[in-house]
Amino acid sequence: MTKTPNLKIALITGLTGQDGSYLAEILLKKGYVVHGIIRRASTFNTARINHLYQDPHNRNRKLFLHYGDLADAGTIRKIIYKVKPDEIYNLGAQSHVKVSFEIPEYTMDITGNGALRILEAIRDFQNETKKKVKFYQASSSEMFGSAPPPQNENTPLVPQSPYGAAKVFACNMTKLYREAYGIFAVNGILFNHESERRGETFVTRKITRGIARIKAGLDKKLYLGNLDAKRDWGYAPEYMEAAWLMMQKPKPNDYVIGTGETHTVREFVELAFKEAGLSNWKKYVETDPRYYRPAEVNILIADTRKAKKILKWHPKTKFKNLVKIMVWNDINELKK
Ligand code: NAP
Ligand code: F7E
Repeated sequence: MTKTPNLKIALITGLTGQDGSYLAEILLKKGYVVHGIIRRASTFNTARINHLYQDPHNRNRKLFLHYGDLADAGTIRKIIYKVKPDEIYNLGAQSHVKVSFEIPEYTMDITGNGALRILEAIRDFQNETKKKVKFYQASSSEMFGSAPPPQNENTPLVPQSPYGAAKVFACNMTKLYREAYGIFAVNGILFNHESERRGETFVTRKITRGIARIKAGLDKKLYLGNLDAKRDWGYAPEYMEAAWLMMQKPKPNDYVIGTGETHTVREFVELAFKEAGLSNWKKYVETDPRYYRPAEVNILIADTRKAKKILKWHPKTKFKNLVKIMVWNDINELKK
């Protein structure tokens, strides 16, 4: 593949996900050439990036898609050697915590070993070509598990799910490859971040979609699990800007990204129903034990002093506004 002079090249795994789509937008705006790894599926899985799609016949296009899978080391290696990226963002994962209890081995293979496969390919690529490649690992607040809040870069990691444990493995490998081989490898330890593009089975989007359906008369009830869990919820596009900032620092490091505020799932529900003009949420919401997890992360609150000081990154969207954005997006989507 020929390199366009002076343009930075990024490779993103998980391009079709919530974060991948926002990161691609940000990098394209900054003038990058963006390559993304997507999975072959029997149905279209590119809804979040359709607006970024560029015709393969366009000679000036800046977005390139490659079929691949984090389980497939050979293809990942081949793509890295072909694309010769300056920066790799590993956002691909089996990212659902509840599902990880049902498919723990697969979760470990993709969410954990997937990162290691990329790091090994980078190690060989750098040795052979002498070209430096920076690596971003999408680490998660889920790694803190039962460690008491507020959580920062020095908080012990006590994961409470196969997903959390797989992310701890990937996080540790990222640190190890930084220390042992001098690779520019960073962990962005991101707390929950949501948006209009959030997957439909994560609790915030499930609530806002459920409300839209109830308001439209399509559903009567919304079934949820543990309403007492507390999360530090922020707005996804802002978190991807933080990921990019981490990669621009002279030295690689790990950073916690969040809002520093926590709210229960119940508070999200109450505020979201109110926003939609449905005052008595208890009339519509029922708890169903099928959504409980074998082990739960009870409370997360980010201590983001390091990111504020070094990255000069500050969250902008407040909880109330996040709820509003998501509720009205789903109401309007359904009308369409
Ligand atoms: P998401 O919407 O679930 O997206 C996950 C992406 O990974 C999708 O593009 C998915 O492809 C891809 N993927 C899944 N399995 C794969 C495989 N075997 N090979 C290659 N790609 C695969 O997740 P997100 O919310 O954007 O999160 C992005 C990353 O940040 C994930 O690693 C997640 O674990 C982590 N994270 C998220 C949060 C959060 O609150 N959102 C917080 C901390 C960390 P398909 O579209 O084909 O399914
Ligand atoms: O659950 C409770 C549930 O699935 C949040 C992923 O992006 O953030 C996400 O993981 C809370 C939990 O997100 C339902 O028990 C109640 O306490 O939206 P969630 P998560 O598990 O925090 C982290 C940082 C990641 O890294 C992950 O990739 O909400 N809850 N009732 C429910 N959760 C779901 N999904 N569905 C319910 O019906």
